[in-house]
Parts: sequence; structure tokens; C-alpha cells
Amino acid sequence: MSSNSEQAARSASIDRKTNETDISVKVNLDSKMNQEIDVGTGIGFLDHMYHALAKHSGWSLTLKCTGDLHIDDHHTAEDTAIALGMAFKQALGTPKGIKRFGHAYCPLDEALSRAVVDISGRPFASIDLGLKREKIGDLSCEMIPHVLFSFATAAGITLHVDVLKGNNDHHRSESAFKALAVAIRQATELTGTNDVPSTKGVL
Ligand SMILES: [Mn+2]
Repeated sequence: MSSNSEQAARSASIDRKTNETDISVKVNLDSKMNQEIDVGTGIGFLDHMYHALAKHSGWSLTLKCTGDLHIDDHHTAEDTAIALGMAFKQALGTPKGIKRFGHAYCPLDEALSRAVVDISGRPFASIDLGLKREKIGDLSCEMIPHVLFSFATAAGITLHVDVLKGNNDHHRSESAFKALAVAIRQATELTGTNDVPSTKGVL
């Protein structure tokens, strides 16, 4: 349900196929009352992170990937993040009547993360998760900041994510995705105006 009755639900579908991955994404940014989330990338912990992102952003999300996991997790992790970023950007359309900026702190037990988002049209990402393990489940820890970087680049947003505290890498990572979700939810919230939130008049 949209807070602006004149605006249709912001949604998009993306199909992205390469020699390395075959991905389909459907996202609806205005599904808070009736969320449906179905994520299957073949990498369990990555599914867990995308599910947390969708849940706390208030999205409905279908994300399916058949990737070359016989090689490793790299192409699947990177390409799903790119496809999700593209779908997010397309769903948002011309960023009118949104808050534009969002920030959030999310804890998960001992872990605490901060995410700051600007729906700027300028892709930039500064990500510091401080993960120590080699892998979490079947996802390489080096791919986790790369997923956030790839999403921000494809979405055309400015993103800063820092894990401030935490001993457990599963907790550190999950709190980062939850903080991102809450920040995105805030930044994309409809203001009820038709204003482009920039002094330039364009984003
Ligand atoms: Mn968890």
C-alpha cells in the first residue's frame, strides 16, 4: 500500500543472463502490508542476507539465480547484487517525492552496524564490515562487502556501511544488511509531494 494514493506501487522485473549466471528479479518497494519474499541463489547465507534486506526494507522480492557455483561463489554473489541494484533503480524510477536520505543503526546481539544512504544518482560505496572468517556457510566473507558495493553501484546510490561492534561474523554481516534495509526504507519513503529532493532540481 502506498502512502500516496496517486502513485502506483513502485516495482520492477529484471532478467539478466550471462555465461556465468542466469538471474530473475522482481521487486516491489511498496509491499509493507503484504510482503512476499522468495530468494534462491544457491548460496544459503547470501539468501539469508537478501531475505533480511527485503524484509526490513518492506519489499516484496523474488530473486532467483542459477550460477556457476562449480567455479565458486563470486559470479553468483556479484551478479545477483547487480541485478537487484538494477531492479531497485528501475522500481524507484525518477526519484520524486521521496525522502532521499536515510540512516539506521541495527544491532544483532553484540554486533552493531550503521548504514547511511543517499538516493543520489551518484554511485559510491564505502563499506567496512571487518569480517575475520574465510567464509560464512558457502559465502566467502570477501564477497559480502563486494555485494553491498555492487548493489550500490548498480542502484546508483551513495552508501556507507560500517560494522561498529561485534565478535560473531554472522551477526556482524546480518546487522549490516538490516541497517542497510532500514536506511533504504527511510530514504525511499514517500513524502506525499512531487518534489525532486535536490537543490539542482534533478537527481
Ligand atoms: Mn542470522
